[in-house]
Amino acid sequence: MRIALVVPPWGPDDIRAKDTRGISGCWPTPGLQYVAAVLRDAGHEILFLEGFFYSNEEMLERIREFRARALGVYVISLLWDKAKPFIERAKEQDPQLFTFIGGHGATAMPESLMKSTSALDAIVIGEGEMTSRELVGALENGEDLKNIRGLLVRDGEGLHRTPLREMMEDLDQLPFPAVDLCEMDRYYPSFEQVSTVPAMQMLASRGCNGSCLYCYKMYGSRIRLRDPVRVVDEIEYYIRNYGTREIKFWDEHFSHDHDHVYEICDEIIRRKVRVRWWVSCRADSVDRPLLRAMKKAGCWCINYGVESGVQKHLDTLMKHETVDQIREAVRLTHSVGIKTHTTYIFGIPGETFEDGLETIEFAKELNSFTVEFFPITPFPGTPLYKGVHKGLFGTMSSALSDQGMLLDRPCFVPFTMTADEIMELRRLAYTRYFLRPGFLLYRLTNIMSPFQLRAIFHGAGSLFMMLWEQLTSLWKKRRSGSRS
Ligand code: B12
Ligand code: SF4
Repeated sequence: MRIALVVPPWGPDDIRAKDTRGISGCWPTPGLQYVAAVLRDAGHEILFLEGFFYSNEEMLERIREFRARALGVYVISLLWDKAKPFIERAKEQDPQLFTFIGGHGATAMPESLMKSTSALDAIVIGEGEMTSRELVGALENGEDLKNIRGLLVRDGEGLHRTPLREMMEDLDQLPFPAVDLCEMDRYYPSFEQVSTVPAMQMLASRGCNGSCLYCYKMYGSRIRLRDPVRVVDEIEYYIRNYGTREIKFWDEHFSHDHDHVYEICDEIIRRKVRVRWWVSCRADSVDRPLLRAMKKAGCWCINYGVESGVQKHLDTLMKHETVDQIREAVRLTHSVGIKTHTTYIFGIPGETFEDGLETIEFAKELNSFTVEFFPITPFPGTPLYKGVHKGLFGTMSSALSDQGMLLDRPCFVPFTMTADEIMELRRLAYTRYFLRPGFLLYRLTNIMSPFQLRAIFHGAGSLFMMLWEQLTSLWKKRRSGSRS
């Protein structure tokens, strides 16, 4: 069967970029690439479309020319406002087209999405590979979709949810993600997120045993690991076919199983694979021998989700980590020669402006190579989202499209802060963090590639914009003060 798979654009409407240069954080979508690979292995023809590169009109035209029989769309919650009209247009164009969606947003709120448009035929709930394969197989053979686990389908006037599908026991039975179906040469990773290009993304595991208040854990608490040999096979495949020089691991908790990490490192070293890599680890799960092995195998940067420098807020977020553990993990990481990327959030329930300032000081103390400061966002399916809807924690915008974390206003405001204070903290954080002579010297003496040099210019531009906004906001405050 001919199937079109689409990633809606998550930036401003119809950017239609030649490539993703300058669009912060735009990567290909591994989940949909996995689905594509499995469907292709089952004998189906796939058309993969990235919404960043095409207008909706162009994508509809491509789908028409391809004579697609089914359309699958990737939906995290904030993408629904883009995905829905697109699906409706596609259905209008071809009423016989079978439409389905999957992804975190689709899984977190299937009934409400399905009820919001009659143009959508089915939702794949949870892990998508096996369910999509059975779904498309059943469509081809005219079988009843209600016999397939992990689906929400229409049943007369109503909806029918089939029993949940167990997650795959063995991730090694999956093919590599179908990156060859994507226009890989048009993706440029965010300047701050890699040290060089070409860079590829990968997963060595699925799942996390943490329980953070703001995190949507579609894969549950059990961590499933891929065979280290196959992980390194995939790295070598990218190096051979795409000239890859850096790998970004999107695992939620890469360092959970130390033996697994050691085996990956040993395999990289044994095969003399020359590649830099970047991972996310929890601060309570690293030690010096592990970090040394990672450094030896090419790891250049570890991302720690720090979130706050105030212990009571780490407790509110249910991080199950202490400020001292974070301090020690970052110190150890730097001591073995691995850089750190740390991320922070403002607007935690119960947080005050002064607490936010303390977090900024903590970030400066940790002195990571790169940092990101976000307003906290309650995503559907998270305990934070459920709490807010019960009247706890604070108030939030009901528009799904407000859930992008890089917007100029926070989606959520706790009872203890204002929206302006959150945005001011974000601006202050970047300017106070970057405008330190010692830090600037650290960055300038650690340029790892021409790509990173460009990153510095790009970062300087953004910083200038923030300084300007900060000055304007101070000026406005002073003016309104002098009037009253
Ligand atoms: C890697 C990642 C990114 C990367 C790449 C994103 C991308 N395009 O894939 C970057 C850094 C760019 C990113 C950006 C953002 N991300 Co992100 N990201 C992740 C992360 C860490 C891993 C995703 C992943 O690849 N998982 C592995 C693959 C195999 O799993 P999967 O994506 O779930 O796909 C499976 C199923 O969902 C399903 N499936 C997926 N798509 C489809 C489509 C169809 C048709 C079907 C049938 C099935 C199906 O099958 C797949 C295979 O089993 C997740 C956290 C997590 N726990 O997964 C957050 C996560 C997906 N991101 C999230 C968010 C909010 C964002 C941003 C909005 C943040 C921002 N900057 O404002 C942007 C939006 C960009 C975008 N369009 O995706 C949220 C989504 C929450 C929600 N309820 O919707 C998550 C869950 C994190 C969280 N806080 O809880 N992200
Ligand atoms: S440690 Fe990371 S992936 Fe795990 S629950 Fe917390 S935020 Fe989610």
